[in-house]
Amino acid sequence: MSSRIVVLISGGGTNLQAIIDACKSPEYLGEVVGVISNKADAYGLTRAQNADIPVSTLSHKDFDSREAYDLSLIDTIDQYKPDVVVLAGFMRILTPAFVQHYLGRLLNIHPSLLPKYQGLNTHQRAIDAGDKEHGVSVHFVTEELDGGPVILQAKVPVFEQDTADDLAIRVHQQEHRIYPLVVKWLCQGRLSMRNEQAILDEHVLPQSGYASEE
Ligand code: NHR
Ligand code: GAR
Repeated sequence: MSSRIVVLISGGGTNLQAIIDACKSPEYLGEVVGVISNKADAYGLTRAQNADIPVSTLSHKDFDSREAYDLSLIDTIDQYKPDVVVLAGFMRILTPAFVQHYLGRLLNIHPSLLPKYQGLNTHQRAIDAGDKEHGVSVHFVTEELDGGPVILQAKVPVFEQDTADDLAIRVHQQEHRIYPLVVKWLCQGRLSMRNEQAILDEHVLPQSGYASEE
């Protein structure tokens, strides 16, 4: 049985594209059935339409509170009857009620080697700290922002002259490799969350997830 995937975006949607492309392979066992953006001009919406995937836009600006926005977001998402919900550059912090509703089937990709650099501006912060390596983490979403169990990380080098944009490009290339892989594991039923730990093929994953793929 193929898993139904809903992807939440706010921007360009290159991770969305990587997942759409990966789903074309039959062993993937997943299908993107809906894409939702909080921004009407997100280019990722065009990517979805080009792939004949239904889209919805739900602007947080039309709501008085985060709680009200998230309840409406749940309604919108659940119309697609998802098995898996994927945050792919979605830029709104989610309430505990939202997180509980999808617990164990809600993933995020965060552009740092968590637990380092939770929150925003991660590439500049890695440069400012003089880090020699940086990277990206895929994790289960819990109520703690960027604090859920890490499933997989990929590392990239930081070079002397790097700007935040240089680093973002290098990190993005790794994002497009690891996010489709982790979403596939969840679709295949190989991945779960128990007691705030990520479990792959019945093995509890280490604190920083797997360092590389396969
Ligand atoms: N929600 C919960 N409960 N837990 C997580 O781990 C979440 C989450 C919502 C989003 C993605 C996250 C990231 O990978 C994510 C993880 C947005 C912000 C933020 O400060 C922080 C972290 C993340 C996403 N957003 C501002 C806000 O007020 C708005 C910023 C903007 O619109 O540009 O929501 O980094
Ligand atoms: C990605 O780099 C992702 O890691 C980051 O936003 C970018 C989205 O790119 N996510 C966050 O910063 C979450 N706060 P995309 O729209 O091209 O997939």
